[in-house]
Amino acid sequence: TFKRCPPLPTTSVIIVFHNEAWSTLLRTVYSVLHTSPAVLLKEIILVDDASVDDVLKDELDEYLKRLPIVRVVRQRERKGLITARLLGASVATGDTLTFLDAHCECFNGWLEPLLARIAENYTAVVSPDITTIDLNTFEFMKPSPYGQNHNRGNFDWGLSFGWESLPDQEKRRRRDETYPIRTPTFAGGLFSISKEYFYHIGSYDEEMEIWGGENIEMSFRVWQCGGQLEILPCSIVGHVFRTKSPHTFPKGTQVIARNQVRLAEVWMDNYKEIFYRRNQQAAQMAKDRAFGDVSRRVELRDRLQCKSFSWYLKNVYPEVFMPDLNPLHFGSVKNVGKDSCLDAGENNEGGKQLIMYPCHGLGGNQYFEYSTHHEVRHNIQKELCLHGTEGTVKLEDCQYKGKSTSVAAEQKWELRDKQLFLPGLDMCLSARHEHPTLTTCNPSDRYQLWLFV
Ligand code: LR7
Ligand code: MN
Repeated sequence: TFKRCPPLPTTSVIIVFHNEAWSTLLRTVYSVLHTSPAVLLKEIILVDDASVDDVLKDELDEYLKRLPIVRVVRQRERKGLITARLLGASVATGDTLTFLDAHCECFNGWLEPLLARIAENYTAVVSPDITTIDLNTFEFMKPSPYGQNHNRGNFDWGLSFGWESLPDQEKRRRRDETYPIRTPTFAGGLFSISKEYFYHIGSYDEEMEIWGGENIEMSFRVWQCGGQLEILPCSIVGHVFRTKSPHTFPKGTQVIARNQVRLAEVWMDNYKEIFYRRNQQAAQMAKDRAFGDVSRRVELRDRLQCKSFSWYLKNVYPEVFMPDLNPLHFGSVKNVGKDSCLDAGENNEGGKQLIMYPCHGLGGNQYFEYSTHHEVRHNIQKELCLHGTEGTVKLEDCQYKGKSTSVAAEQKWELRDKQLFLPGLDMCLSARHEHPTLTTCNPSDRYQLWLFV
């Protein structure tokens, strides 16, 4: 087939910010100006999400008089980045929309590949390959040479966004280094989309507030409704990754769970239960129907005749790890003697001992499942199993990974009269010490009694 050079569409760059540092915000703006061909850049729209920092008001307006291509629109009330982006989009005049966070630096030639891909495929929603701007020195980590290992976006069953390396199948599919990377989810802050397609596909859920969830929502929606989400390795933009959120949450951080419930209710069919088991706060909101009205989003899904979540998992993210849909028990594992709960501890990605911690009833680090194969699984980001040896009890990668593998003796627990008994070693789990350990079974020792609650 003969491929033509498509004329590139224009773009409006939309940058939302809340209390961003002046220098960082302007660095983002200038990097767009310095790297974008004037014929393609319709405008830069800064959307102020009710910043309280004074310099971001009159002083910013005054300063920007010298840059007529830049305009500022303001959201009076702090409503978050989702409605701020919608406000920016509503005044945009370009053929496409390009969203950036307010602490980015665009690298030479970042824009054209994004626009070329949209010209070629109107339903492509495309992100640059994101590189790091050092959090402390603000140094731009120049990606060199092109064509190292790329990452793509995924999600875990707590509905958090994450990165993973490309599976072999995706590596094989890409014929050369310029090839788009199909990605199950996107980080959500840096992307281009046809403006018409943005509205066709349902823009954003405008009832989502402040921060979080909208990127996963848009990822599921784009794929399920016939679009595609791609990372373009020829387009590079730097972003300052922060270690913790600098934002205040006027209505509390439960707005994140609320955003997630909204997306789970609309897009995830029965798979939403896997999420709810891992996030008790979300489960409660779902039960009380305390997440607002999603009927218009459900209507959108019907109108666009979007595919099911199981279609998405099978076709877009076949590598996803699928927890038991119906584990024998699940929830937190409370110790009778200690009146506290089994807890993975912070950042336990396997290889570390567990701790005992006051039961918080939120799921997360205290979420465990007693699987149909009699493992005690902690499986939010990874499939981790309670692994008992003579010396210590740790979380380790589960040995059982589906057919043609089997459960290791160290990971096979029997629940008998509230004891967690490891027949392989003939010992029981005890909470008598700081870390859970294995000890000789004694049914009258209350530190050996456990309840799934
Ligand atoms: O209440 C708010 N109002 C805002 O306007 C909170 C934030 N914001 C602005 C903020 O100033 C920033 O420009 O929104 C932007 C994103 O917020 P960040 O930078 O504090 O958060 P983040 O980088 O962790 O955000 C990632 O996840 C968010 C979930 O809602 C959004 O999808 C962000 O766009 C997303 N950022 C990226 O995708 C950048 C790539 C890195 C990653 C991962
Ligand atoms: Mn950011």
